[in-house]
Amino acid sequence: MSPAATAADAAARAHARQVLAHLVLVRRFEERCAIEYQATRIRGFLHLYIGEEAVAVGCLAPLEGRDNVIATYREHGHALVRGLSPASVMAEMFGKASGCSGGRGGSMHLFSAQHRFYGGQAIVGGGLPVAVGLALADRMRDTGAVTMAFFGEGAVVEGEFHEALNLAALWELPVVFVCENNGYAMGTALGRAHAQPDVWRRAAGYGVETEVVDGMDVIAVEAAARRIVERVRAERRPYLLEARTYRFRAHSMFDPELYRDKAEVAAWRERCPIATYVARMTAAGTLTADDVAAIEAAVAARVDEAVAFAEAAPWEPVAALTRHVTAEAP
Ligand SMILES: Cc1ncc(C[n+]2csc(CCOP(=O)(O)OP(=O)(O)O)c2C)c(N)n1
Repeated sequence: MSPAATAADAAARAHARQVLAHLVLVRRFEERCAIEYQATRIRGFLHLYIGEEAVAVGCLAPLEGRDNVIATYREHGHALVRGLSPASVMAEMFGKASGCSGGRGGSMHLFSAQHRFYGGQAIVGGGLPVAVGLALADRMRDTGAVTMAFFGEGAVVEGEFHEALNLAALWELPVVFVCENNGYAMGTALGRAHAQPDVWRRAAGYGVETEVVDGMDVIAVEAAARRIVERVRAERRPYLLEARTYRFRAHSMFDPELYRDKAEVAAWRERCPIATYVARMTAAGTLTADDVAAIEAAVAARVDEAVAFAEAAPWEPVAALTRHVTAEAP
């Protein structure tokens, strides 16, 4: 092999390890969250992203530090891939003062200005106008940054989606709208709520270009995201990517899942984004069984450390509870 081919091969292997490390981190972190939730160390709501990992991992890959990210309440994976430490995210889940949002937000409100990760939004569609505002600021300041906004297909039948797309198109704002279409908004199947079931078609009314991608295939998602981010950054206008995906778990920890067939869930589980990626990469010789084992071991250690950190972290003192709530005396 020529030196250039050898270097390209090494880069491909390193990239595959990085992608798998992200996929596995998100999966194992959330599996542990479910356990901690059952042990009542995590309270409130908990919405797991298990099954959908390829969307966040693929989409966030081309982003730079100057770019903005905003997501829904199903955002643990996005936060981790964006670079928030598992310890600061787990501490937030535990409601501890060392959490990324000071323990004030919990699972649905992960936030880090340092990482330009603007939530964690509990209100369906609530992140979309914020994304437009972030992109407007970048356009006015001419930063060259891109804003990536993740939302579920449930948001598409809300007014905010249409207002956000309209303004982003009208003002030519650099926003990548990523619809994580998992087919259900809580217990409502897409076909029961959407007159037009193809989300991507909605963007045409605003002159926004779109693409549909298999959200279970991290390679396809990353390739689409790289193309789209490059265009949005260069052309400074919005784009919508519809990623077709599936959540393997319930909507939240309170959902008995009476609205969908077990056979349907089992069929999607066969398309697990991690198992299929490992199979493809090992068949191609890009990853080895040793790589996979090493990544699993490293992730397991990081998740254990995150839980230990969260357990040991302090609670916010009661005396500080009105901070950020009422104005403080000058
Ligand atoms: C404005 C608003 N309406 C209703 C709710 C209650 N709610 C929480 S999650 C959800 C379903 C949203 O589904 P989708 O956008 O497809 O995202 P997914 O949960 O599937 O990731 C609803 C209706 C809410 N949080 N905000």
